[in-house]
Amino acid sequence: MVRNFVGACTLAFGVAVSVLLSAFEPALAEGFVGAPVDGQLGLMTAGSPVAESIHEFYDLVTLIIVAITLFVMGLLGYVMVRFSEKNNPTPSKVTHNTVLEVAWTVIPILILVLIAVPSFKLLFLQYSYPKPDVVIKATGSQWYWSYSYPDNGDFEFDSLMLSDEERKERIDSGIAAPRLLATDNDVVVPVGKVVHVLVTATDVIHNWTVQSLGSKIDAVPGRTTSTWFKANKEGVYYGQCSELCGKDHAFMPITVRAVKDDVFAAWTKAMADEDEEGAMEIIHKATLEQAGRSNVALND
Ligand SMILES: [Cu+2]
Repeated sequence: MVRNFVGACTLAFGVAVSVLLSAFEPALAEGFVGAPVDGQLGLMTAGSPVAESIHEFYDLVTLIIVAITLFVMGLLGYVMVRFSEKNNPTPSKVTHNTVLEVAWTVIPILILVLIAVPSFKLLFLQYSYPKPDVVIKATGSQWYWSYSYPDNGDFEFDSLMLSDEERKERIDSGIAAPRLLATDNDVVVPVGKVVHVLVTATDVIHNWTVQSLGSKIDAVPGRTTSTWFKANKEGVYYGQCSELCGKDHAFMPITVRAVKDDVFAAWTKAMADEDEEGAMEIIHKATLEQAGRSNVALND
């Protein structure tokens, strides 16, 4: 009877959580894969295998935390009633209970092992570095990012946050440009391909973070660190510098745009030929294709 009741409660709780989570599933405008949404709960949409694993791990740990919290609260409530002065006027003198002491040592260890196993798996995945299809170098400076593509024509460009006027221009041409996130030049990558990002900095420590790609790595002057991702879907993945790096720390966003192979090839060729206008045109066309004009909703 009691077991049935506990089973039913667990099931009801599980259903309630999944209904709640699906209700808050961010409704992204077309063309955006990794972008914040007003009123969003939970993590930004997962757009790469590593980000998906991070989400799974986060869900597991959250469930464990909720279960422990409910259990401890229940115990406290029980103790307050059962052992109050009124209900238990003559306290017992018991000081040891071997079974209980072994249990409250062993069970937490088992819970930690339950967390450690998927945690190590995730760590191994993050540092597995499958063979790259594209290598990009990202350099953090106060307060913008520069990128180079050493194996695709060895060109370089800076990526700066758009001002409100520049955003307006973009929006007028039909391309979404969310405030504090849109940049003048996107990091263009082929969709579904393994991209290695070599990260460094010129002045102070920055951090190259794109949440929905599961990438977050310090950019340290004089050192090269690295991260990798494989974008699941075509579209834009926004990120930000995630190391306090000075007064404009909040204004050096990262825009990764995943495009089809042929668009990537055309774009790298135009960039290598220093045809920046042509490259912009290619991305502009791909963007409109990916997003349609419905994405203007996210421009505010
Ligand atoms: Cu920074």
